[in-house]
Amino acid sequence: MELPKIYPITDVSITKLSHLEQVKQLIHGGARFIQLREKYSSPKEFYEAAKAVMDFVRNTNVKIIINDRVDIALAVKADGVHLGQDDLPPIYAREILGKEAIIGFSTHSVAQAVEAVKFPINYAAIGPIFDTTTKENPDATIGIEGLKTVRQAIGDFPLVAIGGIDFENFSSVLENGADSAAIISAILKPSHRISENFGIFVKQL
Ligand code: TZP
Ligand code: MG
Repeated sequence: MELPKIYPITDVSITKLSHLEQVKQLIHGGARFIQLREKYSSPKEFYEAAKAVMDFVRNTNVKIIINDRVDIALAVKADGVHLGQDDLPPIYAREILGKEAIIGFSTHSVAQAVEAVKFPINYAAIGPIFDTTTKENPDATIGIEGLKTVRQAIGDFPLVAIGGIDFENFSSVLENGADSAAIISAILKPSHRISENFGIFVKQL
């Protein structure tokens, strides 16, 4: 599995757009690896939104990762799941989804990152790197210094940085240990510029 340098994540509360509409705009801007993140809908609504996205990307090379919900990833045959510290442990997600599934796992400290790389996951995420208003009750920011420490601690394990990444700071994240920058608000705001915003990041790589 190859991580994209820019890893966009959908958010309905920020954009007031459906996951499908956000995915369409992201793909238009060039994205081929997208996470669907949904913190408010019922499981049934998230299932339906994710199914609509999967129907749209079927037979394309776009990969879709479902945040938090192994059951929904399985039901819609998504490409993978992104799990947090309090979600189903990765070992069981791997049993359920199989060896081909992409499994990502969020960490918020050096200790958690060192633990994470022992799990059957394809990438670890570390964050928040910078201040963010997107996540409710975020852990303490770890900054570029924290990111560098995590990189040193985990060797060459695939690492995604997240939290407060924008046009100004994304290069420093990619230069200081992250293989990929996961970005929500800086791509999704304003919501009529999603594809342009994604394109601006990629053009600067
Ligand atoms: N995990 C750590 S920070 C964060 C998540 C999901 C939110 C990132 O959003 P933004 O808008 O890119 O800061
Ligand atoms: Mg989660």
